[in-house]
Amino acid sequence: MNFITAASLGKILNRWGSTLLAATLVGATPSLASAQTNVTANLSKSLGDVVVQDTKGWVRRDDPAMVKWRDDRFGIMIHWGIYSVAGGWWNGKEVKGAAEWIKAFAHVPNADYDQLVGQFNPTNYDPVAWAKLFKATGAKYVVITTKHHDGFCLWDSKFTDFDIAATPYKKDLIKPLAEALRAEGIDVGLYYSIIDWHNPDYRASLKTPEDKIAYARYLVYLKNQVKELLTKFGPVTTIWFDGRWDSSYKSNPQTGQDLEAYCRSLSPGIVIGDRVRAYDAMADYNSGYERKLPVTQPLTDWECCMTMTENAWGYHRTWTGNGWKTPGDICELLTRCAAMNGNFLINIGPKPDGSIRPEEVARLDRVGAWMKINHDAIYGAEAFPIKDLPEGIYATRKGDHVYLIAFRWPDTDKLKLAGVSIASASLLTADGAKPIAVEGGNTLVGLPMESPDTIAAVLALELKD
Ligand code: JFZ
Repeated sequence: MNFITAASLGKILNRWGSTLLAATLVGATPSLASAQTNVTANLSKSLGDVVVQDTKGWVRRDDPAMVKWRDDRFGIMIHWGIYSVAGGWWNGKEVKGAAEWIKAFAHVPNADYDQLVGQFNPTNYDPVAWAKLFKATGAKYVVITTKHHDGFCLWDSKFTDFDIAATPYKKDLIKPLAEALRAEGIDVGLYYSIIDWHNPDYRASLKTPEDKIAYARYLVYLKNQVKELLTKFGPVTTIWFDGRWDSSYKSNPQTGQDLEAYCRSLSPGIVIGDRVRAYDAMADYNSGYERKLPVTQPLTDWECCMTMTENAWGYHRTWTGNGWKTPGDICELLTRCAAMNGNFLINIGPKPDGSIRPEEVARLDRVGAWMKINHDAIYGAEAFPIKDLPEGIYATRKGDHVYLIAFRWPDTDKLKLAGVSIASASLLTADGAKPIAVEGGNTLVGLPMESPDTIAAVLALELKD
């Protein structure tokens, strides 16, 4: 196994950054969508079987807010905005690549893109129903795009007219959702893009004195908006920054440091991912596991965000379905995250009318049914490495319990486990826990021939103290 140095990681990230920068600055070529995919592929290829050991000065937080976030393990990410109206199509043509990137990928001029504001009218938006759906899915927190790279704000911001108030719908989308989520006991996380393709003061790079003056104004705007987000919709438990790769942001790490401190001053206890920082520091956790999992257990807190299909986070009218994840795939990704001390966010891209596509609802429903029976193995659980576990079985631990989550049911009627001393064992089922006999303190015997769960069944082991 190789260990990657901070410098070489920096190079990899820079390469990734400059490609996106090129997209932002010179406009995307038709092949950019695939370029983006390739860059991601190359990134994981170059990382390969490598463990990123650079924790960038990370300090583990063990205060109640952070412990809560860590215990939550499972959340839902929502990409929603005026790009959802376009749904991956522009001028009658499908635009390949991430739907929320359509403005860049299809070279849409501001005046044309702004037309979407007049078409965004989510009359079927039902935040209470959303919150109930997410609750039934088993999600403990939600992260919604309050502003993506296009700069459109889903709340009525005092600092811009490029927001929900300018749409036929007019009403703020964020507060009703925040309230509905909290009513269901779900924590509220807000995504905010540092990159802004709409604000005329935004700069991707700072070449001239004028750029610097404009960008300084933009940073004031950004902070004003962050203040709105953290004071109007509170308590906000997570702020999820994104879009730190432009050189304007990267060239001055102080900007990210100040922003992080500003958020903490407004909302003590808030959990902030590392994308707030210009690649110089980790903040509270590593949010870089995007559409991929780490090879081995990271040393820091971390979170993986995942699409249900290809690389489109916002609603895409004609998804290819390439890489459609089944409910079982989603449960397995969640399990693998928990079994490596990480959190998992599954993304949805609601339709412009405010409804959630049936393919996504079906997946969330099935994941929820699985979580209803098996959640003990996930919430509050941490890694518990067991040597030579059969393939498709993952282990987590919570207190004196170890959970074996079997996506592949053992084809033997006994299962011998290394390094554990078991007091008692049971199988979690829809009809409650069923006892499983234990032989010699470490061997489960008389396992049923079939898994009781078509996704994965959980064996709960109580360890001897
Ligand atoms: C960003 C956005 O550009 C994208 O639209 C979406 O919101 C996603 C969640 O985040 O995309 C990224 C950001 C960082 C990496 C990859 C895609 N990365 O570090 O590999």
